[in-house]
Amino acid sequence: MRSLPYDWPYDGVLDPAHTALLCIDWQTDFCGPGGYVDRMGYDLALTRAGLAPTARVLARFRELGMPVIHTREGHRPDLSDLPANKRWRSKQAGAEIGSAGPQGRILVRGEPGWEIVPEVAPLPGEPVIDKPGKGAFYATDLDLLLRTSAITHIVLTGITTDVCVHTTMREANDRGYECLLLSDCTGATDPAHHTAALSMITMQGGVFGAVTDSEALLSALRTVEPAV
Ligand code: C5J
Repeated sequence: MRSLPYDWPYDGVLDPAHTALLCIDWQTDFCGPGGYVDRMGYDLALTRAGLAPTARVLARFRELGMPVIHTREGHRPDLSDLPANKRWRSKQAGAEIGSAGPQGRILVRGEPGWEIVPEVAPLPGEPVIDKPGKGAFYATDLDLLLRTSAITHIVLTGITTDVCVHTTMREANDRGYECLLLSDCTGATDPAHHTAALSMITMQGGVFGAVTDSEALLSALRTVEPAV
């Protein structure tokens, strides 16, 4: 499929049984009013921009019976899994993790702000990975889930491009997964960081995988037979 810096995937096989869609942190805290990103004063239009294209890709994966996995960043209500420096930094940024706000306690599991927004909400049966950090592999069973289901190829969407999406893509790449990031299905709190994060992927022949957009992927999926 058309992508940069090479036609993804490297092995030429877009196999619906072995390719999963990863939807990273589409939570109110990152793209909804009154959430973490909003409280820090960033423009929500930037983190919401990828929602509509992601919903289209998600619909197609579901139609084809292809695996879909969601992630949520968040902490236990007693904050016992929140590193002191992460908490301190969030306070400096004006949105202390664990403090109360219009969407409940910021980045705390079970609170309204921690929920995935309705546009791309998980369906019953779709795995949701709860992670305390930026990368979806750290302190989670994501790798186990993927390997048990024989997933070798991962298509990434979610927010933010330069933080949780990039960290997860790097983690996945190091574990040997063939990764593709959809440029219009992600977004950052600073457009320059979004652009830079996409560009970094294309260095060294695709140092973390490849980048394309939802249109290219949907077009490639038009001829794919449903996963068995
Ligand atoms: C951040 C994330 N930006 N989901 N988290 O703190 O990218």
